Formats: sequence, structure tokens, C-alpha cells
Amino acid sequence: MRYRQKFAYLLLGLITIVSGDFLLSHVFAQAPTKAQIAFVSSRVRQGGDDIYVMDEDGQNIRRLTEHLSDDRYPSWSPDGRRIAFESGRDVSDEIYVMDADGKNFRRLTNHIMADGFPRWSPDGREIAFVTIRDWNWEIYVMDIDGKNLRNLTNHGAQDGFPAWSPDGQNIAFVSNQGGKIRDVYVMDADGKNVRRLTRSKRPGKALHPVWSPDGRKIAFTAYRWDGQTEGNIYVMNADGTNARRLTDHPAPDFSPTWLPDGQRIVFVSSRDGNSELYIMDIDGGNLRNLTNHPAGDAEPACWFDPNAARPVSPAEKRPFTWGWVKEWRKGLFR
Ligand SMILES: [Ca+2]
Ligand SMILES: [Ca+2]
Ligand SMILES: [Ca+2]
Repeated sequence: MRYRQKFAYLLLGLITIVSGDFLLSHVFAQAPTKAQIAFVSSRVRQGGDDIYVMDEDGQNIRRLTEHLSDDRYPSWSPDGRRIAFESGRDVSDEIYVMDADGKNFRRLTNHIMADGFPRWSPDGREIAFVTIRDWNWEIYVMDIDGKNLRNLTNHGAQDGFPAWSPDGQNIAFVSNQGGKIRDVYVMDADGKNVRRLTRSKRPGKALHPVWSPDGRKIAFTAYRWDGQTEGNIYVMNADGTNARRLTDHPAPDFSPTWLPDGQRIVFVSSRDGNSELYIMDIDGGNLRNLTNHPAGDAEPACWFDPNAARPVSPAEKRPFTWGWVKEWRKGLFR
């Protein structure tokens, strides 16, 4: 009986080691080693936008949506498993969510007025979006099941382009609350404490704010910021100070987004005659184009598995397995 018990514990221990390492190596093999960039392109259906995903080097392009109506503004869930987006596939523009492989569509909003530009909160629980259901642009937030809608801006001005700070405490957005010109503002995540960050001069405007992964900077697009150009990428401190220009090209550069390493920015430019995704270092150097297709490519959104940011080998995780083995061994020598 004692031998049998020992044998049973030994067997269980071996199973734990083997299955644990199998799981770890399996998970390890599945984790993407490159940042994933969701974007919108009309490359298959001329004039119609669908959502695609590619690796950060522009390789491995996969088409996720395939519908006659435009699908736009992809936004990753923080765990990378799902993508929220805007589509006009039903009566009016609504917000949908799908798995990151393009399966399992669900509609989250249901209102005759347009709803769009979803942005997933860093804690994964909410989605901020823009709607004209109150007859002007407002930023709303809802739970990820589409319930519990709240109007965050509640202002007669046009409020749009919400961007969560990485800690989820603030939302940057674009508004003309200060007059006719659109500028970047920031508010607490409950809509309180609105602060203006940029002060464009006519006929300028500032759009597309997006926070750096460390929350210290905000990249944005400024149109005619210097009175000469049609759109360039800028970066400023999160309090609005020290704005500086990163791109300098007469063609429009717009829609910046940070790669999760905080060292590179992906953006859209039409400098080649049609819109393409480009990538550059945060000092504006090392510019390369990621897409190279005559159709329009735009609206990049990045995601990176935080666990893939450092090398994690099954060997590193082995103490976890051994911890379980110790538990079994306690039983063995009881
Ligand atoms: Ca709607
Ligand atoms: Ca408004
Ligand atoms: Ca293109």
C-alpha cells in the first residue's frame, strides 16, 4: 500500500512536470514575438474599407473583415484577444467587437445616429467612443457588453478622438470648446476637470491625440500648425508643454500611434500619392514605409503581448512546476 502511494505521487509529479512544460512551451510558441498593427485598407475592395492586421515590420498581412460597408477605427482589447471597430453594416454606424482573428462579431451600440471611433480602456472594462446621438459630437463610454452608457463631454462643441492614458485615469480628446478651432484637450476619465493642451491658430487644428506607453507624452496631428504644411506629426509633454514637430513633409502626415516599446511611432502619410502606413523613431528619424499598396491604408492601432517584451523561456518558468512537485513530494514523504 505504501509503495503504491509513493508510486501514485511519483506518477502525478511526472505528469505535472510533463504537462506543465508542455503548456508553457505551447503558450510560449503561441505568443507573438512582434507587435501587431491593425489598420484599415481598401486594397481588396476599391473604395471600401476593411480591417487588416500585420506584423510591425509590415509582413504577414491578414484581412479580418469582409463587408460591403466600411469597417474602420480598429482598437485592441488590452489582452489582444479582441478588436473593437466601427461599421455601417447595419442601419447606421455602430460599434462592433470581434475576436482578433476576425471571428465572432457582436454589435455593441444600437442607435439610429452614428456611433464610432471606439477606444478600449486600459483595464479592458470599458470602451470610449464618439456619437452624435445628442445632435453634436460627444464622447461616451460604455461597458464592453454595450451597457451602462455615459456621456463624458456633454458640451455643445464637437468633441471627438478620445484617447485613454495608459493608467486609465485621463482621456485626451479633440474639441472646439474654445472656439471654432479644434484643439487637444484632456479630462479625467469621468469627464470632469477638462484642460486644454494645444492652442492652434487659424486655420490650424490639432487632431488624433495618442499617449505614449509611459503616459508622459502625447503625439498628435497638427494641421497648418506652422502656417505652411497640411498635416504633420507632433509630440508634446502630457501637460501640453514642449510641442515639437516630428515630420516635415508637404504631403499630409496624420493618425500617429505609438508602438508599445515607446520608441517608435506608426502614422499615415500620403507622400507617395496614396495613404500608406509609415514607421519612424520618436525623434523623427529612421523613416520606413510599412505598407506599399496603391489603395488607401490608414488608421493604425498597435498591440503587443507584454509577456513577449522580455524573453520568457520554459526553463525560467520551471520553478513554478517544481513548486508543485514539492507539494507532491510532501505527500510522498508524509
Ligand atoms: Ca448608431
Ligand atoms: Ca459635444
Ligand atoms: Ca496605400
